[in-house]
Amino acid sequence: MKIANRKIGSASVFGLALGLILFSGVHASAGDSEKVAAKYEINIQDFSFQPMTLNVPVGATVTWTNKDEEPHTVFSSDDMFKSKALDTDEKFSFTFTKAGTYKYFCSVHPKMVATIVVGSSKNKSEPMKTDETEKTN
Ligand SMILES: [Cu+2]
Repeated sequence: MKIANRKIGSASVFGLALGLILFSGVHASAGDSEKVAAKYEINIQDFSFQPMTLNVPVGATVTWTNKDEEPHTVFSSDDMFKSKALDTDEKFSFTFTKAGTYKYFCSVHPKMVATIVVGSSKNKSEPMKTDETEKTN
């Protein structure tokens, strides 16, 4: 009686399988559907910012364009953003990444004041706020 002593070439099969696993590796997760597509523009015209109050969602980029013959600037009251002196048709952009109310003015004409309100849009889903359970009086 003979017992067949067969060797199986399993090493090469294993190698191939490993290669396939590595190759079929990473699936990119499809997210990123929530992008701010709208443009937010403010004209600097007749020595004023138009509109004087602009509501934008968080992440919005606001672009100012000087439509006057005079140079104007866009200076945040909180030092968040600062443009150089804008000549006619020059633009300045800033992206608002945090909710809040941002007042700004023109440093050449400090009476020119305006406001950007970030994060006020009604249709955005806000994280639910749970009441603080740790209230101690
Ligand atoms: Cu000005």
